[in-house]
This record gives sequence, C-alpha cells and structure tokens, in this order.
Amino acid sequence: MSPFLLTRTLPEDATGAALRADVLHGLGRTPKTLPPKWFYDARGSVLFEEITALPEYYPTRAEREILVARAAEIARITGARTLVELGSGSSEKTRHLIDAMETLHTYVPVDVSESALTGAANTLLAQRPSLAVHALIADFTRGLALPGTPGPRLVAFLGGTIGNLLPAERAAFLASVRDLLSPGDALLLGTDLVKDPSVLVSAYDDRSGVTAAFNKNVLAVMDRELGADFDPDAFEHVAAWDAENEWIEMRLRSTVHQTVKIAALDLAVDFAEGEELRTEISAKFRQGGVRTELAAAGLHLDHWWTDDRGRFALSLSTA
Ligand code: AVJ
Repeated sequence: MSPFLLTRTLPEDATGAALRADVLHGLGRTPKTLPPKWFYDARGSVLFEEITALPEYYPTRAEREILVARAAEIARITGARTLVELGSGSSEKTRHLIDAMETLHTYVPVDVSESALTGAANTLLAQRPSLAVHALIADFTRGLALPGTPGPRLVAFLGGTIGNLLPAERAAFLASVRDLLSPGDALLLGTDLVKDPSVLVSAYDDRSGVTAAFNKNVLAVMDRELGADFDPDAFEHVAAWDAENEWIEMRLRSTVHQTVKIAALDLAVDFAEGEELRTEISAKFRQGGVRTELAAAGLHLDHWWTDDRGRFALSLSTA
C-alpha cells in the first residue's frame, strides 16, 4: 500500500483573506465583478455536480466522450509515470485516464477543496492501492510548486476551466505550467469550443434553474463568510454571450435599488436597479486560438481531439 500524502500550500486562513480581498476589490469597482472560484463551497460543489448532469450542459459529457475514446492513446503517447491534475475536484472523468495509464506511479490532484481531495483519493486508492497519491491543497492560479515525483509527467487541466481566466490570466497561467514541464512531460488541456450562441446560452441558463441557484450561491457564501446581508431573491441570474470576446458571462442583476452591508469589511455596497455583478466568464475556443496561446507560453500543440459533434476539445502539448 503506497502512501497518501496531503500537502497544504495555502495557509489555513488564505481562503478567508483572499475572499475579503476579492470582494473588497471586485464590489468597489464599476462594473462590479467577482472571481468564479467563490462559487465552490460545499453547496456550490453539489450544485456544480448537478449542472454536469443537466441536458443543456454538454461540456462534461463531451469531454468524457473524448477521454473514453482517447485514454489509451494518451497513455501510450505520454508514457507518464506521474499525473498532475489541476482543479481535480471529484476526479470522476480522470478515472478513465488513470485506468488506462499502466505506467502510472503517482497521482497528484491539486485543488483548493480539501474535502474534494480526500474524497477522490479514497475512492481511487480503494481501486488502485498500489498508486501513490500526493494531494495538494493549492490555488494553482497563484503559482505552483510540485512535489518531486517520477517523470515523465502529464499535467492535466480539464473541464474547460481555463475559460474562467481572462486572456492575460490565461497567458500567465500557461507560462507557469510551461515552467513545470521538463523534456518529455506534457500538458493535457480541456477547452470548450465556440458554437451556436443559443446552445451556449442554454448551457448556462438551464430550464430547471440549477445554474441560477449555482450563480446565486456566491451571495450565500458572502453572507456566511463575511456577515453580508445579500438577499438572493433581490437578484436575477443572467447568462449572456459576448460575441466579440467569445465568452459566456454569468451575472447577477439587482432587481431593485439596494444597499448591501458586508460586516467583515465594514462596507456598504450600493446596487442601482438593473445593475449587474459579473460572477464568471467562460471563454470558448477555436483550435487556432488554443495553438497560438500555447505557443505564446512556449508550448507546442501536438494533438487535438474533439467529441463526435465537435463541441469540446482535448489538446496535448509539449514544451
Ligand atoms: C467548471 C469552470 C468548467 O465554465 O462551464 C458551469 C463552471 N459555470 N455552469 C464552466 C460553470 C456555470 C464551468 N467550469
């Protein structure tokens, strides 16, 4: 039985301090914004899992289809002995990859959620007790330090989560991933693709209202963590396609003029009637754009795989 190691690279209170800083900065400016990572408390993570099963939300199923079809090929091409997964969450889809990787020795899931990490590690170790698991509690957008593990290494960033970063943030993130790679290592990147805007908007504004609840959950997070008095019923969920930037924006629109108090910040925030708070961008990509962004970070796109309907892509690149 190999060891299960859990390393925290974030101080215990890093989350609280980062949330206070993001809320102070994001709600103090016009237009108001918040980074999407604050959706994912326990309830937000459950709501996201529900989203992945919605008929309108195709990315999870499309990416799983590619992983199932290509896992053996990815395993053979990379010959990886270490798999690093950024934003691993429940690691559910990654199982297809892990199962195909016969040379795999160490799995390094990286996530900000300790409960997601231990849960995923337990499930995995029950099935593959010979695997070494070194979980990292870390915010991979703030620089990465990886444990010394055997190469070659495959770094996976799945789900299309790279689309949550603004272009400048993506450039910095890809450059930091590039810095992690030694010769022979590779990056496996999941990107959602540009398609009919009505399909995209439906994926982020489902009929059953799960995405609306997920979006509004960030208000509950601020109420609980910062002693704020946001009333979720005073905001409505908005999903809009930005054709110029080719990204989906999720926003919360204030239905009334209101002043919200945030006790922990000793702050009162004014919302005009109809004023919107941007809570997420989810960029959609084309092959050329992905290739260009990878190249700018010193990475070469070697393989590009999509699902049968061309909705989502996995790319494999090397330094
Ligand atoms: C987990 C970031 C890939 O952007 O599609 C789902 C999050 N937001 N529905 C995405 C999300 C609204 C999701 N990612």
